[in-house]
Amino acid sequence: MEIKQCRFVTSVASCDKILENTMPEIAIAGKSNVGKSSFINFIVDNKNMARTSSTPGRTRLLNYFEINKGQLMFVDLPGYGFAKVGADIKDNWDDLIGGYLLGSKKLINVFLLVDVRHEPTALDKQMVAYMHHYHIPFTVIATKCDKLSRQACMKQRQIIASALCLGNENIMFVSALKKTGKEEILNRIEQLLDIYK
Ligand SMILES: Nc1nc2c(ncn2[C@@H]2O[C@H](COP(=O)(O)OP(=O)(O)O)[C@@H](O)[C@H]2O)c(=O)[nH]1
Ligand SMILES: [Mg+2]
Repeated sequence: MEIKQCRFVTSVASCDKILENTMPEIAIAGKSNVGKSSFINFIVDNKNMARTSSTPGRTRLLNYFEINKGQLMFVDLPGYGFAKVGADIKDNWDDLIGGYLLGSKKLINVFLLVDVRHEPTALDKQMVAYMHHYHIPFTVIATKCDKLSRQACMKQRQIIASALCLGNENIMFVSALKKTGKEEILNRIEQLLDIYK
């Protein structure tokens, strides 16, 4: 799989406005600041595609990115678990994430991003439990792998996998900064699209 083209389509602020797509969707989920927007920019090879921010919690929307003129849609989900937002805003975000996950008719997989340095949080675990409960297929991707040595990454793999009740081989590794792990992600997307066909 090769990504030749990416186009920002639209932002959506409430779940009654989620797009009725004809193409398969892969949602990018994870805590605020885990590197979701950077991941999209890295995978589509355009550093300005999804907005990235060092201020957590800036993305309060579903952002849709169309890949290869209708082959696939990436949906950048709002980050969860940012403690500094007010309770009502937080509820709204969770509604938006939940509303999207259950409301999208074209969702084929969720890419759940976790920071390679940290043990998954209660919210990460909740997210995994939620996807299990609703039979939503997902892929766990550890981000910011440039921050640790290879050996430390392998150690973290064990910690992340066991916290999320997954096998070690189910965790993928990327660094948007060093641009590593892209081939594996593209292969994964290709595999998902093949299953979907
Ligand atoms: N070192 C390093 N920093 C990263 C990487 N990916 C993202 N970041 C940084 O993490 C912060 C949050 O990234 P962003 O993509 O906005 O996260 P989002 O809130 O999940 O969309 C930014 O300061 C990024 O520069 C990475 O692979 N390596
Ligand atoms: Mg973002």
